[in-house]
Amino acid sequence: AQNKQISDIRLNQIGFYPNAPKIAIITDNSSISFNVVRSTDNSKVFHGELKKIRAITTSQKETLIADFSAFNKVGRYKIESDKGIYSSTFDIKPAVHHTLAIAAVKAYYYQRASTALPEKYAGKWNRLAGHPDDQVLIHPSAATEQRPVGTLISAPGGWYDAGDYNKYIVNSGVTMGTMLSLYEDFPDYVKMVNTNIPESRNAVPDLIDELIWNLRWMLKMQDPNDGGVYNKLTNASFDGMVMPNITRLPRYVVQKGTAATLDFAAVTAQAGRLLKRYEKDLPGLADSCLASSKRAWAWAIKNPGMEYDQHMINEKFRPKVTTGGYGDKNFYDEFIWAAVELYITTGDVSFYRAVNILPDERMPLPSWGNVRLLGYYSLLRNETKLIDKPNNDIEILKERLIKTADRLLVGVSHTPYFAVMGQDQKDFGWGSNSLAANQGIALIQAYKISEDKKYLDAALSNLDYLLGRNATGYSFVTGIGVNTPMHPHHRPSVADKIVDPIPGLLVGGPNPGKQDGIALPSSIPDEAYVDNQGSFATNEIAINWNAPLVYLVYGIEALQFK
Ligand code: 9MR
Repeated sequence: AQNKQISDIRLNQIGFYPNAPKIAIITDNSSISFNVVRSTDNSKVFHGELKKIRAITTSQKETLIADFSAFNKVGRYKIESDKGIYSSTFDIKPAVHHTLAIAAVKAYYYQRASTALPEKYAGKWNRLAGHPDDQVLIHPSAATEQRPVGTLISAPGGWYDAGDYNKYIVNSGVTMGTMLSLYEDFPDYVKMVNTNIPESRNAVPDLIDELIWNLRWMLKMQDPNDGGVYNKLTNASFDGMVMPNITRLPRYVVQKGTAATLDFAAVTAQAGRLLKRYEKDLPGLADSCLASSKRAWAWAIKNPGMEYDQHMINEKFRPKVTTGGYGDKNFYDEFIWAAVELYITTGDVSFYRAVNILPDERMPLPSWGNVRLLGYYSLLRNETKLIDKPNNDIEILKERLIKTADRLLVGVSHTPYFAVMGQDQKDFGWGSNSLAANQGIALIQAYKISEDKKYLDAALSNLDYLLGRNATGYSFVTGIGVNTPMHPHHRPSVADKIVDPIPGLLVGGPNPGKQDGIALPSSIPDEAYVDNQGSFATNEIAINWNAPLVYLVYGIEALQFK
């Protein structure tokens, strides 16, 4: 895929389901009407009038909406405006996003540390193993009597976090929680997706195999002496833009932290209940996850305020560590999430009672720094299995979730691209695309408890946004669509000399913050994106951004069958 001139007709560059909404946005406001035409011979199959929408918050540009929802014939088409503008080609068919579902999970295979990726699975992106991580140093910030400075530990495997080659527990937490929840919500669809990985032939679904790759690394990040979990496994400073096998810098585990330990406790508790059903294939794994979870929880109860403050650490210890911090300061949400997962898995309500689960009315969408909703979603999906059901917390949560979803719905008629995403300037921060995906997940949760299709349609509007119906005209997933990022801030994609970047990766997306100093084509929030490898503030990829994309795509594919 070479970047072509971006069309004035913006739409989901993959396509549409026969019986779901179908919208394209035309940015050339001199047009009046549009046709759907066959991609082969431009013959007309549908005609419609364009309707004006006026953006109220973001780009202030007038856009026109082409609604062809009424047209539902399977085929391959383009949109043509009366001014002779054409869109890219798209499909109308069932399971139209299935290929994306495969690619978005396969992306994690390409992020695997400490292993070679043979051509059989990685195609032209095959590469040598990087970062064995079997001789990891205890950084002075992490030294204890049992593990003094100079001790070597082994913590191989896991996924590289993002465009860099470090491995962070906090960010692994939200990533794993999101995808374990996907499996808990849609197990049948998950079982249908084959990603062609080395484990594909075993009895475990490929998504779960992929998650176990990272889970086994996470388990090694717990200090067996006290149950605390190190914040990260990292270089002292970022590697250059080289292939993973080139770098030989020493690796460290750094200070344990409350956020890392509780995220770990939540993930291992959730894995402890979900992996039980694969006991034959994964003997003992579920039980050891739960045991590790309980020990992590106990550590956090004893150390409830251990912040990972890299700045402070660098004042005291050498070498200085300058890689990503994920330095969360507020642990309330991690306590909620871990307490909920432990309660659901063990049935022991004392975990639930140890924390004020509903401290206020806020429903912050999940991010690495706020995991409260992961706990709430788990409560809702396990409602019928809860023993000792606490008060009327579930009813309160349902009400709050619907309220949150209703607030999101407003966006669809008030944004220039007719999506939920973009109704608030603040939507466009670092990793804004993951917010769009997380909004979609909240809407799917609302659909699940209400069965009201408007929430599912709204979730789909954000998938359309991510795949091209947006102010930049990009489909933000590498290799998926026509105008896709060719230069993501991703070391292997930059260093491998292959023209196409590694596929299936969601870039961060519009963010006017310019934290990387790279010029942007526009300072308007929803246009503030550049396909430049230096732009880590708009064009990096990250495991915590792909995860909600994976959830959104799988959820929508699964629910379209209904
Ligand atoms: O996604 C993170 C973003 O929310 C923070 O503002 C930013 C600065 O601390 O860091 C981002 O995470 C990066 C991490 O620190 C290191 N690996 C790459 C991550 C994505 O840019």
